[in-house]
Amino acid sequence: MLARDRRASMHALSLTGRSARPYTVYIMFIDRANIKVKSGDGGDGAVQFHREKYVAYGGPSGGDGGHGGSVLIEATHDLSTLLDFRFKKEFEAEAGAGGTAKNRHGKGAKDVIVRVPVGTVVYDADSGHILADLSQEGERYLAAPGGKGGRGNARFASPTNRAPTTAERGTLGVQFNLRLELKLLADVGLVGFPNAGKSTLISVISAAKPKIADYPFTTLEPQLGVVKLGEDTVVVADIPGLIEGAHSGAGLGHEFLRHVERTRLLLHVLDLSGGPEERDPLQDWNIINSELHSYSPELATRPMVAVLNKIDLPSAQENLERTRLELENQGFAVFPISAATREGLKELLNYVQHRISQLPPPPSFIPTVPEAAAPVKPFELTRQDRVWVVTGSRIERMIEHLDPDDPESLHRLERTLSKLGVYDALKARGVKDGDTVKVGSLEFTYVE
Ligand SMILES: Nc1nc2c(ncn2[C@@H]2O[C@H](COP(=O)(O)OP(=O)(O)OP(=O)(O)O)[C@@H](O)[C@H]2O)c(=O)[nH]1
Ligand SMILES: [Mg+2]
Repeated sequence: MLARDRRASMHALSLTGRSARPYTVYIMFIDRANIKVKSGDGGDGAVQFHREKYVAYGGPSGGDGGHGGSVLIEATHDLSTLLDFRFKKEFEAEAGAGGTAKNRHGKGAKDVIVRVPVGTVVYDADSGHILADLSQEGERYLAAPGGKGGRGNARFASPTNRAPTTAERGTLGVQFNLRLELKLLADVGLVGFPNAGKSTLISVISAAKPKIADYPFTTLEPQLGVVKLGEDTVVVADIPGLIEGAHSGAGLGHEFLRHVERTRLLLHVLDLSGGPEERDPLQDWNIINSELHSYSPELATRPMVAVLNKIDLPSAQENLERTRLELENQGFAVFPISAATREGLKELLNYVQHRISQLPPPPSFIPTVPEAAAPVKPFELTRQDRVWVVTGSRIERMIEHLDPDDPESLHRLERTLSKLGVYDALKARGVKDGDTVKVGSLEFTYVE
């Protein structure tokens, strides 16, 4: 049975050459995961007064709240799949501690670091936007920034107000649903029909030891191999075979093409013998190219080399000239090889080495989240009958910090609204005594 869920069974993923010694690890290759991240709230600022013997008026001494913990995502070569996220999907940082007396600041909470394999692209699961492409060891993305600590009353002392009873609340943490997608990093990708000899090829040019067999879909998981070419090393990715209709789920589907999306060069491996079904290699060529196009028109334009495999077989010899001529006419570099006898490999590898050195690095995934809009008016005023709604990021931030039960905080808000021109705008638009004014989550009655 060749169902797609077989991909979740146990298979070997060999990574060779990434570290000093080649190694093979037996793991489940999981390349997609959904997680939830939540940062901690900031601690509240304290309202405290200093009390000392013989000091008539102690000063305000409430300390600031500590910052909430953030959630960061960090790329590491120590991991090679997103398997861990099958078991743990929620990552939450703690809140900052509140400020206390004697000007003591609340303790900030620790950040939570979520480790992912290098090559992981982070998406917003709700909007589908790309948020980050973590393609370097140690690269980090701040997925959920921690809330800020509120200021304690000690910070509000001024010559006109020596005993402020106001303090800020910490701002709240934030929560996001993220989708993680691992897109392996390789220079060269092998694509082609099942049985074309892709795994055989990677096994003879690198230390990778993939499973090879004369039935289709032997390869179920992508596999990387490192090819040493003089001073250079080239990372090659072997993926499962494609068949006609892969884009609509035929065979193993086409999702694993994401692992060749970052390559500079594709080696399109053809079984030149046509196999026992005596298929036409040129027809195979067109089918695979059309499947690549269905997956991504951009991937279909990636530089491609025609690798005509199995020339040790008589039927391949028969097809050689016709196929070579046609593909050369189409502008492709063509290399007849036998992965079995190693004939033609040297010429192919020399060409790959030369070509790679001329090609730009693998494309990275640019965040698609729209940049923050240009600075806008400090507030907007909208009206519905006798209800006025004031919106604006500065005002809303202030409300978030505000303790609505504290009259002094409310006075501060009033002063800010006046300074920003909110009252002038209300008057200009005809506000009347008794109208309701909504500011963020607060609501009050307007009195001249
Ligand atoms: N005669 C001959 N047989 C080959 C050659 N290369 C591969 N084979 C055979 O072709 C069959 C398929 O080889 P694989 O390397 O597993 O093919 P694949 O493209 O990786 O196939 P999937 O993993 O199923 O996509 C195996 O029986 C290989 O021994 C070759 O150059 N000559
Ligand atoms: Mg294979």
